[in-house]
Amino acid sequence: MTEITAPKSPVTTAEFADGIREQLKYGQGVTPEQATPADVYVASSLVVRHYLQDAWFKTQQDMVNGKTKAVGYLSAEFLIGKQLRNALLNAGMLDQFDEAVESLGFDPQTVVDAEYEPALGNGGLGRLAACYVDSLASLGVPAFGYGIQYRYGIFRQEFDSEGRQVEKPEYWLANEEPWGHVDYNRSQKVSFGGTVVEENGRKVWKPAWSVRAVPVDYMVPGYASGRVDTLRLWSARSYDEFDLLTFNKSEYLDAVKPKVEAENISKILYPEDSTPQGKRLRLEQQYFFVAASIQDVIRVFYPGQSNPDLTTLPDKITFQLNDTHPVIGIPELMRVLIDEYGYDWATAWDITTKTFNYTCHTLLPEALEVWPADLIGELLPRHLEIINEINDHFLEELKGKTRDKEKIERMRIVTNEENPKVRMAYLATAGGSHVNGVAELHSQLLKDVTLRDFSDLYPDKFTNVTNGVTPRRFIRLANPRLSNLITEGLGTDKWLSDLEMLKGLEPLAKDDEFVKKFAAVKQANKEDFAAYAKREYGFELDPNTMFNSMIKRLHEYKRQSLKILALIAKYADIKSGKVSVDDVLPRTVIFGAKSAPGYYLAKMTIQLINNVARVVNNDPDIKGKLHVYYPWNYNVRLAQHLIPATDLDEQISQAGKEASGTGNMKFALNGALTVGTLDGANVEIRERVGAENFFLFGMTVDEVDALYAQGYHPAVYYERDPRLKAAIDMVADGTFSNGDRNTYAPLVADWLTKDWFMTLADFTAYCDIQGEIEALYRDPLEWNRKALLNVANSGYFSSDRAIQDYLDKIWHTGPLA
Ligand code: 26V
Repeated sequence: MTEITAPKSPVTTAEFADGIREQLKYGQGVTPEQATPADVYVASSLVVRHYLQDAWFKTQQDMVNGKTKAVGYLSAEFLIGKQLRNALLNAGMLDQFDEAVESLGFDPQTVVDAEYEPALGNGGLGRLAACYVDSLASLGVPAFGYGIQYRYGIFRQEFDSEGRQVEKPEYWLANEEPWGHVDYNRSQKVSFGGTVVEENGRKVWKPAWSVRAVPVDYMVPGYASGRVDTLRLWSARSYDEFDLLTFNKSEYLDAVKPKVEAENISKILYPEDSTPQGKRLRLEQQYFFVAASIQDVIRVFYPGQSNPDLTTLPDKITFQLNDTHPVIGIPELMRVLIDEYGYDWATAWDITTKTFNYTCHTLLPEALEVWPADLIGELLPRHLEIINEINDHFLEELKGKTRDKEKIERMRIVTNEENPKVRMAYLATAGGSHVNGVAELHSQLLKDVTLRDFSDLYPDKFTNVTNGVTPRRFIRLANPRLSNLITEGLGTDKWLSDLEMLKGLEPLAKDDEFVKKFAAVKQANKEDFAAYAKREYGFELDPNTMFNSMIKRLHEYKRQSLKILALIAKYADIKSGKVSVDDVLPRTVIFGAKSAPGYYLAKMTIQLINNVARVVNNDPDIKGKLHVYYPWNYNVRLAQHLIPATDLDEQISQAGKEASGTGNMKFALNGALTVGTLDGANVEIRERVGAENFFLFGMTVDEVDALYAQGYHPAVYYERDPRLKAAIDMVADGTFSNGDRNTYAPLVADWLTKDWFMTLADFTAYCDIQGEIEALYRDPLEWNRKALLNVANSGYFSSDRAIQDYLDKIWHTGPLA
């Protein structure tokens, strides 16, 4: 890994304060006396941008001058979280900001809080993209994140009086947004629809309508690297009347209708993250940002050239496809090369396959995107032709590799049926150099199951890159107390750019005094979180209880049901007198999760959790031993507050379903112990932190498969474990629905008759391990020793390491000198 020195501030406190004053005066048009914290936030952000500008220019220049191949990370989501503190940290200006703002009479925290979080992602996949651009810049690798600046981010979640999820529009751009620079002068035209005609033996696409893709640039400052990369998010605008007049008459008429619709393209982030609906607008979004990005790359790397040598493209940039969402980029690059620059098929294919790589982020077959060919044909007629041709060439190639006709049929990119479909994961695998999964187990399952035929015939394409998270945001910013303790323990703060150094804390786990300091950090964080939860949500958390968190999207496979059923079972035991309340370990269970708006069972689970919280928290028999809280609208900000305060985190998906998980890494790095299954990156976390420092339970992938094969009957488990029976009966009998037995009937019926993710089968093991967890928690020194060992051994899960793996295994490029 590259040597990185601690960031040096490019600015003094006095300069920072002057910058803010100047910006307030000429930008916001207010005096420091008139300014609100929001004004100071905007002004400070612009000052930071100002000081980053030179490093940004230099990074761009060095990149274009070809010092090293750049990375283009194509992603429909970038869940970047708040920007100001992160930029200050990475640019080395934290102290200058605090002091400058104070000197102007403002509280730095209030100023930072005035920032509205851009919520441009659903969950893990979008947050990972944000961690990756941070690491690319921190390693000094020239890179673009390319995506969409949605006007509405993931919906704002509220709960109604019955505890049901209500979705509210998240109009995050309602206020001034100093980070995104709207660059009207570098817009691109993206076209749709129409027909393909032949002119002089060449295919010519005559689109029906176009939109203007306007780049909005976010600086991505590296931590202490002196480099600033670019996150370029495209915003869709209509061509105005003037532009329309420059079209010829028939184009004008065609173009008018979509003028109204153009801006819809980047209006809203789709909130489903597992069941693609094949929606036209979503395909428009995908093509929109990918087409704009490809044109942009040609503009940036071949400036002013009308006849560029695009055979050099793979030496200039490598594109990473973040899941199937940007895969339409493969036929788009083919089209650009063939139709616009006159390359022949073979040359174009060679350039394209060398330029693209694909990361798969799921194991659920229904989450792999498949588009009706008809729909592609309607929106992108030329692309459909190209996809069909890719399919034909590919089938020919396969014939040279295998005699197995069925296998060849199974591998079709375009299915052979009455209404053919295009399998985007197959297109990505055929059209790129590398395919990777996001944890060891996941990559293995991709080879063995999801993309088995491909891995048989193209074994060298497949590789693994285990996910990682940025220690800057998720340790240093989220957990300053722990950061200081780590620095004290290691005697340096270099660990922030070389996270494997955390290993140096291992010997300190034997030092009781150090472990006690570590415990004190956790306790202080819990007190902070309790205050935060009081302020933001009106909750009364008791920081002297175990804080047990489960934060992630609400999905059946993630099994929030398992958690809530186990909790209900405990409640039932206390109510029935089987367990004396005096023997119960005080525990506060905290859920954070959004459900896709149309996901019926997930939404019902949310309602159940809220009502369990209502009943349990208010039952005097419980004597405050069990508390359940469900802060609404889980987002990056809440994660940053809750993770450092958590004692025990839940990673309890059915084995073989969670591709990786990244919350698990954030928790381990912040000194929580994990209760989890052998799934995703849990496997690797457990290997590294040691089996004795991880609470493992539940079936393995093989056991799950065997049980499916043998025929799974959930009711058997209901009859077998009286704790489970009591819990389900309690949901069914109306305890959590004011006596109404219908409210949760569909959920109960699903558990007893279907239970696809085998919650019931894992229930007993899950409850049994709680005994072990509680026994350990009663011994704070031992608990914290293990928690510290989790921190010490999780350095591998830095996104810097993950990016280094991508550089070595897939991108074959590196930092600028
Ligand atoms: C899928 C779809 C399907 C179409 C509609 C919109 C949409 C939006 C997002 C997604 C992505 C689903 C895949 C995903 O988020 N995977 C998660 O990726 C994380 C980062 O690799 C990983 O840690 C999680 O285990 C995995 O579930």
